[in-house]
Amino acid sequence: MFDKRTLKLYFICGTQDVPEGESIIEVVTKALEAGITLFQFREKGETALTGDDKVKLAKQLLSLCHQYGVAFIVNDDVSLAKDIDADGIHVGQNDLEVNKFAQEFKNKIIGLSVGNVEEFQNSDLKYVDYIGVGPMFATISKDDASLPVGPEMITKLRNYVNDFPIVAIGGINLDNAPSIIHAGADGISIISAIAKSKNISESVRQFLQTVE
Ligand code: TZP
Ligand code: MG
Repeated sequence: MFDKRTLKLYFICGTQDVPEGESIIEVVTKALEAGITLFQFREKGETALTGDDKVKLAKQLLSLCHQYGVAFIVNDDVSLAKDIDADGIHVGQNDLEVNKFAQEFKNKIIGLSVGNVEEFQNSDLKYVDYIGVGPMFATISKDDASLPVGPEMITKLRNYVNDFPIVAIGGINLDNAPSIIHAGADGISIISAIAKSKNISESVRQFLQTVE
């Protein structure tokens, strides 16, 4: 059974998110050491690793996450998630439909992005463990991000889903994180405010204080 408490501080990262000269292994290690509760490997864009390089890094990060007792989720890439026996998969509205792969992800975590009420109404959540709602605010980490929907969208969707697990995403930082939790999210998912932080341990510790 999926434990929604693991959504509290959900760190998402790919090689494209790490500052030049730094290693993703180091960044993720620091975040794990400081107490992130879930991790997603999201390799995107022109510089994204592919093929064997992507598989190799995914395996390294999976084993690193497990050393810290943190589940490892793969973004989009259903076959990678299967091949390396990841703990779960996260897909967007334009990715492979959840019902098409759910049978192969029994006892795994399945996350689905939902941007607004219409997308929610068109989504079948039968096999979905949590929804990722956003972007909350403007973001530098997703080229094709739609317009920000703000924490109000969390409150709105909360009325439809009751206690179904919701994690917020997009432009979340230490200043605006409290408003997200206040709006009714179970947790926050973050790329740049952790990956690009000058002091990852301190940022993670402060985010944890906000969500606990
Ligand atoms: N989906 C919606 S916004 C976003 C994704 C993957 C990027 C979030 O990154 P950041 O740096 O925390 O705004
Ligand atoms: Mg996607």
